[in-house]
Amino acid sequence: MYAEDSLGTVRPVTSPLDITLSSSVPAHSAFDATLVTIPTSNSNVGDGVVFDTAGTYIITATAAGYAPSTATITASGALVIAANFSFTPQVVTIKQGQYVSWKNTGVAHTSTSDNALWNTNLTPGQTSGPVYFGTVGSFTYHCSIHPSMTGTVTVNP
Ligand SMILES: [Cu+2]
Repeated sequence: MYAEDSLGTVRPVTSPLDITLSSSVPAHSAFDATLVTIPTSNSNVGDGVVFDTAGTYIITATAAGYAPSTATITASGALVIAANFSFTPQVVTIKQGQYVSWKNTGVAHTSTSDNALWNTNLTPGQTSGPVYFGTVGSFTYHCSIHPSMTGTVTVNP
């Protein structure tokens, strides 16, 4: 997010600027934080949001003294987080022809199809290459190192 003046010019803030973030589909949006702060003398702050279902989302940023700002984001796939010995979200929904990637924030894991359709090593601290889903259906997977870790990719037409 950037702080802009009324002419749209990026300006460093003179005191910490609190920004509240919201999504048009909150049930399928996970922010790093919904309240972020641009520090004094800075003009921007980085922040992340993960969507568990492919689709178009409107993110709204509001801050006291500023006009609300929106960004329209189209998620053309899904990102799954592997951490704490589970996949989050456990079920992701995408459309046929889209991709799923796995971001591993924990120890070594794998994303292994129960039906031998894919088998991807998930390196700690990294995001896997995307796995393509060209067929409609429900695809279950697990971690080959920790079999209690399971997940499902639902692919709609
Ligand atoms: Cu694992």
